[in-house]
Amino acid sequence: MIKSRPQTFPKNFVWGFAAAAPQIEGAAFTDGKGESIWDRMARTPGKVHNGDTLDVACEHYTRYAEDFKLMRSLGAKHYRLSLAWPRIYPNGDGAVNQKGLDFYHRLFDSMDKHGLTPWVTMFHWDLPQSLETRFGGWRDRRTADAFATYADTIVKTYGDRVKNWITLNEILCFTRLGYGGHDKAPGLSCSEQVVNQTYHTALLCHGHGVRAVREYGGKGARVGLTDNCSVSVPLSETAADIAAARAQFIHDNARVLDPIYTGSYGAAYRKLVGKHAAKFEKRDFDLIGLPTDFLGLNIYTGTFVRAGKGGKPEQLSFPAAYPTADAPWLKHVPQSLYWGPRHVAEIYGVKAIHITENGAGYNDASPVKGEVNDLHRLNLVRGNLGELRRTINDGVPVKGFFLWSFMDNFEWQDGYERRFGVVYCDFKTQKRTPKFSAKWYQEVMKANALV
Ligand code: GBH
Repeated sequence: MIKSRPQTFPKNFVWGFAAAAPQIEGAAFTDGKGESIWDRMARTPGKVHNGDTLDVACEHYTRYAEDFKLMRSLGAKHYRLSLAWPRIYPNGDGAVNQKGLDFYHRLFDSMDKHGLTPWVTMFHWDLPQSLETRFGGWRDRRTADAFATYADTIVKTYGDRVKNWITLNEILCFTRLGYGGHDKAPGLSCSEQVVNQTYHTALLCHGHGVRAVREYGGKGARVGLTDNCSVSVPLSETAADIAAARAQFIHDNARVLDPIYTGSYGAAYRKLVGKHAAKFEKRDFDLIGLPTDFLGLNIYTGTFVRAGKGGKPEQLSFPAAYPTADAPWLKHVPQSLYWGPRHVAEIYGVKAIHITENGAGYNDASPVKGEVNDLHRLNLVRGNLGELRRTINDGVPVKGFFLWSFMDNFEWQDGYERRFGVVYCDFKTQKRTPKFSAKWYQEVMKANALV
């Protein structure tokens, strides 16, 4: 008889689900919530698939208690959520909306009741439209002043019950992809210099988030950034390809990780941006470089790199037949869960890493006899977790994993068609149905092992 050895994760490994306010809450204009740049974008013809809006989403605003009950019944103890800035400051700055603050009090009460520990993202892309209209949003540092006040308010308000804070989610996605001619809100095409300026404003906000947690977070509060670094994977795990992948990683991530961990715009940044560098004040880096407690990484995919001529990193393109999710950018690269964490540990000396998102986007079919067979998602995440376990076993300090996402939700420019949930959401009836992947993930969390 052959007995399989349990493929366990470390003791106290943090398992959970991740989601974000604008993608699930709905109630986009309820109880005084202000308009966000995504509310505006969704109303701009041709910008979001099928003309879908965030107005209703998963109705989590009223259904949170049943959602937490299901989450807990699946065995999760941790939940990464975001707060909607325009719910709390409808104009981004100025008057605070008490009803918005009250909503998250109810939400945290309910999480507490269901034994769920919150991991709170301060900002997950829903910039108050008013800041965009008045100041040019991320192009202007007055947005960072507004964020500083918002961060102070939420940390003061919830600091006694929230101990895990994430400042920003994926700087790339609301800077370059919003202002550099891509498909995220506010959907603008600005110059490369302006794009770099939007990154700089974001870095300032990250710094203010860290500062707010240090000032008002109370005992045991921890804070970090969630970044979606580009992950370079060595084609072969040979010394030459590994060195090439590492050089590529340093280059690709010089706009965000380098300044945060070195406290300046250094050689890698200057090489990457050339004459289009952001304008900044020297004291900005007192904030940007503030030490953090962990780094959140959202890793879904990676790119293969080999050592070219003279060891020069050479990025390989994906052939048409390469396995890919329905989300066309989501190439199946399980090794990205090995190399992403290892690169940040080796290059920047990061001591605690959480995978704050990983999952799979497919256009799943609706339930059949109460079941949703998503073996495609299950198998992709399982492969990823195998590589995550390998990196931990090699000594990389990964402390947690949050699956994106608990339930299907508003997938930004792809609307409701693209599903990332392990729980199926019927957007007409709001019925939730756990998919095969949810039941499998339940067993993983229970066993603290790959099953
Ligand atoms: C995350 O974004 C988000 O945090 C989450 O809200 C979202 O629902 C989830 O993942 C699933 O998408 O550079 O234009 O060629 C990850 C989204 C996808 C953004 C890949 C950057 C690269 C496309 N990322 N995308 S591009």
